Parts: sequence; C-alpha cells; structure tokens
Amino acid sequence: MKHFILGTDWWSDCDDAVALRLLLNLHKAKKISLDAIIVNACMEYSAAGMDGFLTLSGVEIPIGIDKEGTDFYGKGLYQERLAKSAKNIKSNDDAEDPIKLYRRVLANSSEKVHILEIGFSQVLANLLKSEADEISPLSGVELVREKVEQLWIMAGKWGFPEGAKEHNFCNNLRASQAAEYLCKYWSSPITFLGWEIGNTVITGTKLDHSDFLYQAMCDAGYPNGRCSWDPMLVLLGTSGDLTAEGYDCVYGQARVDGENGMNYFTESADGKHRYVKKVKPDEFYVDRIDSMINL
Ligand SMILES: [Ca+2]
Repeated sequence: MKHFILGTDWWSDCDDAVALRLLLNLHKAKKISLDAIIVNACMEYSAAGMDGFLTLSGVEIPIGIDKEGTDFYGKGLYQERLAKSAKNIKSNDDAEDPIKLYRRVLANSSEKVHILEIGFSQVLANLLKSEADEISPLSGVELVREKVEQLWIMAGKWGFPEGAKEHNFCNNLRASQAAEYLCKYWSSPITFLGWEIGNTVITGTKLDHSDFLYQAMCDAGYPNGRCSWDPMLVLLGTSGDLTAEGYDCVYGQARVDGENGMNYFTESADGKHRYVKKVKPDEFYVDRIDSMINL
C-alpha cells in the first residue's frame, strides 16, 4: 500500500476540503495510507477545523501546522464551524511542529512516501533546510532523497513560454521565495498540476446537502460546486497512473522567480520535473471526482 503525507493551505478556498474528502475515502477504504496532514496557512481555527473534519470523517491522523503562516492573502471561512466538532485539537498550539512531523513520518517509514501538496511551499522548503536532529541523523535534503518517492504539487500555470503567475506560488513574498527554493533543491521527482488543469472542472455539485463537506463549501461561498485544482492533484497523486487518469505530461526543469512568483519551464526529456496536460474532456474528471467524494 502506498503511503502519503498531505500538505494543504486549508485556507480561503474549499477545494482543499473536497480533496481531503477524496483522500480520506481512499484511506478509509485501505487503498492508500494517509500518514500525516500538514496545514501551511494559519488562522485561529485552522488546526481545530482540520481535526473537526477528521473527527466527522471517523479517522485520526497526526496534524502539523505552520503557526507562522498567518501572512497569506485571504482568510478561512469554513474552519470555524468544523472546529466545533474537533476531538483532539482545540487550538493551533495542540498541533505538532510541521517540520518535526514531516521528519518523524519520513524517518520512521520503512518504504518511500509520496507527498501531496495543495497549498503553499514554505514548509517543504523548510523541511529541506532542516538539519540532523534527535529524530534522524539525515539532513532534510538527504531525508527527502532517501524517503520521498515523489512530490505531487498543485501549483503554477504551465505551458506558457513567457511564464505565468499562480496563487500558490505568488500569494506573498514568502510563498514565492519558498517555491523558488523548492524548485531548485527538492531532491525527488516533482509532478506539477497547474491552475489551467482544474479551473474548468467543477465538482461537488452532487453532494448531499446534509453532508458537512457541502456545508463547508457553502461557508466558503461555493454552494454550486468549485474548481477542482486540489482534488485533481490528490486523485492523480494517489493513482500515480497518468494515462488512466487522463493526462499526458511534459518533462523538464521548473523554475520560480522568488521576487514575484512567476513560474517558468525548460523542457528536457530527462528532466526531474514534469507538468501534466489533460487529454480528456472535463466531464471525465468531473465524473471521476464526484463519484469518489460522497460521505
Ligand atoms: Ca489549496
């Protein structure tokens, strides 16, 4: 069984919640193992809201949070209601340090782990910068090289020769600088799923109105479904089969300008990075996701 760690901004948009539902359904069906969740943006109810979502879903998974991640543009709208259902975590102080949690899960894993990232890049960049400690004698770069099979990340806009800007890379200077560092120094293969992939794929329209995921989407301001950037990334990463999931890809080297968040891509057949392109009509991805997110 493949093992995964999820990084999420769990912030202003609810496609993270749709993605988490899909991932938890796979976890509960024992098709994958979700070993930790790292929240990389932070407002009062972030960690408790995540714990509430997990509690309502009937699972317990370690949660880490970057408590310094308070400076992103936007605000969380659906976390406060979810926090009322929290069982283990009542405030952000009850959640684990995100770097220690990453290091512990990676160090203790007997096989390589996949990382799914559907938020900002600063925790992953800080993981790379981490030094040997009581958890592992390996540095962050070494730990990622030895224990991470692949990073799957929803970020960037790809296929634009002059470069492009996307939220997860350019929300603020910290996000942009971290993304630049990640593209330069991340030591496993990276698959990017860009803004252009999920923007026209609207999911969540068939949820039962008594479902707490539907309530979260309403709280976020999207009662009629939402773009599927994050659930598409989670589905692709957990499957790992690009052809079966309706994608082609381009290999090369991604780069982000840390000053402004612009992303660029240099194609090369032996590149460690790749971005995906859709080869099916949007209805294909809509039907796949909507069939996998019921409670
Ligand atoms: Ca997100």
